[in-house]
This record gives sequence, structure tokens and C-alpha cells, in this order.
Amino acid sequence: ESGERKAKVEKMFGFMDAFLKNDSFSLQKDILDHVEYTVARSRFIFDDFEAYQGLSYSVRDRLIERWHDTHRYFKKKDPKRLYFLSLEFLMGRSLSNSVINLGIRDQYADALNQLGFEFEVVAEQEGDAALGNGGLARLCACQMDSLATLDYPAWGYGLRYQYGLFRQIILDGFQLEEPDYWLNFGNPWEIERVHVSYPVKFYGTVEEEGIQGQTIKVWIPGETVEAVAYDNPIPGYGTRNAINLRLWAAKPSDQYDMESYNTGDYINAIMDRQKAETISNVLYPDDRSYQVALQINDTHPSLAIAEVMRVLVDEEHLDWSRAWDITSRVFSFTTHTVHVEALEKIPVDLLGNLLPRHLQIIYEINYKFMEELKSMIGQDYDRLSRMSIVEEGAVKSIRMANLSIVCCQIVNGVSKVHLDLLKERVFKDFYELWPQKFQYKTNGVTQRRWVVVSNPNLSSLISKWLGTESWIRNVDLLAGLRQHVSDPDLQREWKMVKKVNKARLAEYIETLSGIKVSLDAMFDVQIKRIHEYKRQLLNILGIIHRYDCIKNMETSDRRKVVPRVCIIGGKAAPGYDIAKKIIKLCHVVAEKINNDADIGDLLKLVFIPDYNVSVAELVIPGSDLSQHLSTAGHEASGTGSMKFLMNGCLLLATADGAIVEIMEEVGADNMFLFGAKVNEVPALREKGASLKAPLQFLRVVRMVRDGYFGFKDYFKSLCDTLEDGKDFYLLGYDFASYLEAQAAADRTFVDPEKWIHMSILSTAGSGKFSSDKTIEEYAKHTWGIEPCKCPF
Ligand code: 9GP
Repeated sequence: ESGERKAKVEKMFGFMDAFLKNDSFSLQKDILDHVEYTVARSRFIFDDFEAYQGLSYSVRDRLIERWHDTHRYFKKKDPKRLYFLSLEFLMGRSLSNSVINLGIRDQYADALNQLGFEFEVVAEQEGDAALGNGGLARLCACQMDSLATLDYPAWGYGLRYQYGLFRQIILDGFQLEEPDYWLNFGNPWEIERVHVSYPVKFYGTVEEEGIQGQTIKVWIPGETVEAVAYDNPIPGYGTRNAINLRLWAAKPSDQYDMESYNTGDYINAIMDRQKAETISNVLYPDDRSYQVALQINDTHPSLAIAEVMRVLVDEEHLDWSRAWDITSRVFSFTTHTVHVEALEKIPVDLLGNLLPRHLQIIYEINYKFMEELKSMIGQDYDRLSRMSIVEEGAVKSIRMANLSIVCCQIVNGVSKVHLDLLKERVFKDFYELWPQKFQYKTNGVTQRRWVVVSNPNLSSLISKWLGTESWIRNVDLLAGLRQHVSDPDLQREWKMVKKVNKARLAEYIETLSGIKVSLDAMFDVQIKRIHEYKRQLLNILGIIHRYDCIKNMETSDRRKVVPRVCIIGGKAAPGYDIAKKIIKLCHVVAEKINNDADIGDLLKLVFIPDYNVSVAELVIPGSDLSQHLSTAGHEASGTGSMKFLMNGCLLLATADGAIVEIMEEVGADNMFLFGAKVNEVPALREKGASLKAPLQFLRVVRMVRDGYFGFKDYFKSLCDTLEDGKDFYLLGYDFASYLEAQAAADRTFVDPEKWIHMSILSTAGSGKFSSDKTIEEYAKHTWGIEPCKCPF
């Protein structure tokens, strides 16, 4: 830095009293200042929401200090950076997580107390940032936390949607969707960067121009939209590092407006402004060492490949092979599905109209790839056509997964089983061609949010018994709980923590639904997106079976029944008819059971509406048992199971996705496993109608079909999916073993000592499923980045 600049910086430091102070008096003053000057409410009268705002702005100031220091340090050291591209980030709330990661939660709680507010109540004022659908999006949020905590020089890039994922409203048991106006009350966690904006071009034509004897392609866009950056600092835990999640919002471009103004077309100019903004309005529902690594999270951001090629070839005038060499070295790709039909395709007509130059580039990539492939495999036209980036057919389309695999050096699956399925089924042709490209990194979740923030009592208990808080950064230490597993004091305290969490959940359930649940019952939870393959229907049919059995029992036998509170939550994609019927079925069954005085506390069924990150933070710590029922071979990984596992909930699950690895870590005898295995499923499907479902299954399906719960016509199509030969997800086949696993859970629950023992071992075995582990693997084996820790 120049002498002049240094002098300036020193002068600035003279003005600042080093960093913001974190003693109770300074925090109180900061909160009040923000209430008065930022929120513009009187510091003498403000409510919980305004307290939340004042508090959040004061936390944000502290985040900004760290953010600045971190980025100055990254700039100075100039390490290889990671840019993590994802169209979805499901961050949830920021306040509690930020103050815990900054290490000043207690100080803030104390400061608020002095001002007459309660931290928990104030924190409840925050809405969720729900900029994503489900697993993939929440995974990114966990990974950002780990990247920051482990000091990696990384940036996240995504979109700042005006509306988050829809809000689920339940009316008469039916799901309705309402827009999530999450920005209506402002967002203290972001920093608008009006000066960081880029023109993004659309439409138009591509023309050829001769420059210095060379012909180059020039894209004359038809429309330009301005992308404006919003930065969201992400603090690490136990480090000064705070990295950046940069979300882009689409704003109308001035150039474009002027044209319409000049022609006097004011109304159309305004309409076009609005059209531009719609781009980021709604979330779509349903080794040479280069200095950067670009991670493509699923195929959604994979157009970035064509864009990088365009910039290098058309703007930087690199020749094609040099540009391709760079592009294919910097990108890596993670796929999050096993469903071939979920692999994204973009119709050529659409892409050609919207981004004509990008389409040309993709054609060129494909042409070169096909030539190379022919030279390797000869004229095998079937295989060539399967592997082509361009899909011919009624709707000619671009296969984004093929584009990503062709370009990227490394293609990652998200669990061991997922990689096997990619090799054997989904990307078999590619695997045979380039086996070295395919890897897996088992997903993980951050223990900071999923234990420290959401289950503070358990967190303190773990620290007490391990004699250290270091497990919050070094998750391997959790295994140390094993040596205390039989200690009656730990067991008693563990049980007490669970009871307190169950009481909190029971209170929430009562407020939501008016249903009072017994804390002695087993809290049995299935929360995740509603999907046929996730088999919430199997769960509901199991509940009907349980209800039917209790109804037909002698009174004396009822005493042996283990009371259950069954909790189901999740959103169905707005156009997914069968999933919506499953939600309705859950409600009618609940209505019947919960109002049957004859059943009482033996069985309750509760549907928790509008499932999101903050609901999960409340539900997971209060669960005894959690269900993960995907038909084997359908869940790429699953991350919900890991959150439950860390919180000491026992898992009732099929051997699918990451559950197979969880089994290896905690032992199959520490879980309740059932169902067909991944390698058995294809053969079972082939049996078709000859694969007969057991009688108990036929009986419960008939109850639904015959209108025992009402809505007979409405549920017909749902029941039809379960008939012999049509039961694609094998509910009938798996039903008997599912009931057996449920019975095993009941038998264990009545032996509290055994249950607690298994519960402690679950948490102790969960270390492998921290996103810290996943990120370390990616850093080492995919991105080639090193930590860059900003000094305190
Ligand atoms: O369905 C997968 C889920 O199994 C996985 O855990 C998660 C994170 O890798 O991604 C989900 N996939 C999506 O959300 C969209 O493909």
C-alpha cells in the first residue's frame, strides 16, 4: 500500500476505538442507537419487533467488521478462491446463528434483559429466508457455515428472490399456497451494493465481424437487465473469518428505459422495468493451479459454463481450445438426484431466443465432444445419442447434466450409494468413458445450527460431559460420549433435556392445533418435502393400521400399547396432485383419530403446517423417533436424518442414501431398519402384479378407498397408485417389515434405559455427518483450496 493510503488508514483507526465493544453497556447503547437512528423509533418506546431490528443491525455492524477484515486479508494473501454457485440457499433465520458464531450470545441476552426484553422472544420475530425448496438448498446453507468456520476463502453466489418458497396454508385439510413476502419488513442481514452491478444481456442476434483478419462473433442483445449485488456476511464459529454470500437482484437497466422514454412510451417503459424485476421475483418451485474453483450446485447454474466460455472467447478473445482448457479446469459439479427425469433440460427454441450466443457455444462444445467421442467409441449411434448434450426429439433440448459432465473435471455424488447409482444407472455411459471424474462426498449438516443454536440444553450437556466446547469445531470429539453412555447421571440428564424439548414442542402443537399431547408418549416425526418416493403415505397407512389395531383390542391389551404422537410436516409442490392428496389424507385421518375419545392419549396425529428451517429447529430436538422411508434407491443422500441423529433421535429408516453410512457409524442395532434394499428394488418391480401386498396392507388401503375417513372419490386416484402392479414405490411390499420396525421401536421405548443408551450413541456416532467433514473433503479432493485464517 502507498504511504499516503497507509496514513489515511491510520487516521481512520484513530477515529475508531479499535473494534466495536461487546460489553453489556456498549451492546445496550448500540441496540438503542439503531432503534433510534436506523429503525427511527423512539428509544423510549419500542416493541419486540423493533428490538429485533435494533439488535440485528447492531449484530450486523459486528459482522461487517469481520467481513471487511476477512476480505482485506484474502486480498492480501490472494489464495485460490472458491465460488460456490447455487440457485437456492435456504438460510432460515440469521440472528441466533450469528450471535452464537460471533461468540456473543450471552452478552446480547444480558444486554436485552437490561432493556426489558427477552432474547428468545426477540429472536422469534425474525422470518425465515426461504430462498430454496428443500434438501439441496439447506445443504448449501450448512456448507456456507462450514466454509466460514473452517476459514476457506469462499464466496457463495445466488439469487435474491423477492418471494421465498410459498407459504403453506392448510384450509379444511387442503394445502393452499400463499406468496412469502419475506422482504416486506426489511432484511437487516443484507447490504445492498448499488455500485456492484452488471448488465445481463438477453435476446437479440449474433453477428459476425472481421477484426484483424479474424472473424469473431458479436452478440447484439435485445434487452439488458441490471444485476445488483446484495451481500450477506456469513460468520464462522471460533474464528474472525466472515465470508460472503452474494445474492443478485434483477433491476431494470437505465439504458433500456431511456429508449422508451425518448419515444414517449412512458407506460411501456414502466412495464419493462417491472418485467426486468420479475427475473429474481420468484424462486423456481419445484493440475495446474488456477486461482479459482467454480462449484456448480446441481445443474441449475450450469449455464455458467457457456457464459465463462463466452467471456473468454468473445470478450477476452482467447482461442477456443485455450478457453475450453481453462473452463474445464475451474468447474466442478455436484448432482443431488437419482431421478433421471429430474435432470434439467432446456428447450433449444427457448434458449436460442433468450441467449442465442450461449446456444451456439453449447452446440460447439457438443460438436467437439461428439467428434472426440466417435474417435473413442466408434459409430455406436445409440450411445452417442444418449451422451449428446443435445437431445433430439419432439422438443429438441439441451441436457444440462450432460453439459456439466462434459465440462467438469469432477462430478460428485452426495453419498456412497448415490455414487453407485450414478455409475450404474444415471450416468453409466459417462462413467464408462471417464471413471476418474466420478467421486462422492457424503453430505453433512452443521452442528452449530442443528445442535448449538436449536438445542442449547443438549449442547451444554455435551460440553459438560466432554469437558470441552471444542466439539463445536471439531466434531470428531462427539465420539467421546461413548465412554459415558452407561453413566446413570448422563442418562438422567440426557432424558431431562429431551423432556424439556418435548414440552416446548407440545406447547407449539397445542398453540397450532389445540391438541394436547402427552409428554410420556413417543414423539414420532416425519418432516420433509412431500413426495411419493419419500413415502409419507406409508407412514399414514401405518398409523391407520395402529389405530385399527387399538380399536380392535381388548381393554386389558390396550395397557400394553405404547402411546404415540405422530407428527408429519412438509410442503407439496403446488402442481403435485398426489402429494397434495397425501396431505389431505393426513388431515382426515388425524381428524378421526384425534376426536376418538376411545383412543385418548394412545395415538395422536398432528400435521405441522408451513414446515421450514425454524420449524425444524423446534421439532427436531423434541423428537424421540424420526422416519426416513424413501424407497431404496431414490434418496440421493437425505440430510434430515443427520439432524435428528445429532440430536439423539432414533431413526426408523430404509437402507437408502446416507442412511447406509449412518448404519456403519452407529450400528444397525442402534436403528430401526426395514424394507427392500437398493439392489433388490429393480427385480421386485419387474415382478409387477405378481408381487402381492400383505393382508394388513390391503385392509388399510380398503379403509381409505371405502371412505372410512370420508372423501372417497377424492382419494380414489391415490389408492389406485397402491394396487398390485402399480405400486411403483413398493409400499405394499415394504409394509410388513415397516410394521415390524415400528413394533421394535415400541418394544425399545418401554425400556427407557435402552432407549437413552441408543440415543446417546446416535449423537456420539453423528460426527461423520457434519458439513465440516464434507467441506474438508471438497476442499481437498475437488476444489484444491486451503484455509486462509484472518488473524484476530
Ligand atoms: O433429494 C436430494 C437429497 O437426497 C439430498 O440430501 C439433498 C442434498 O444433496 O439434495 C436433494 N435434492 C434436491 O433437493 C434437488 O435435486
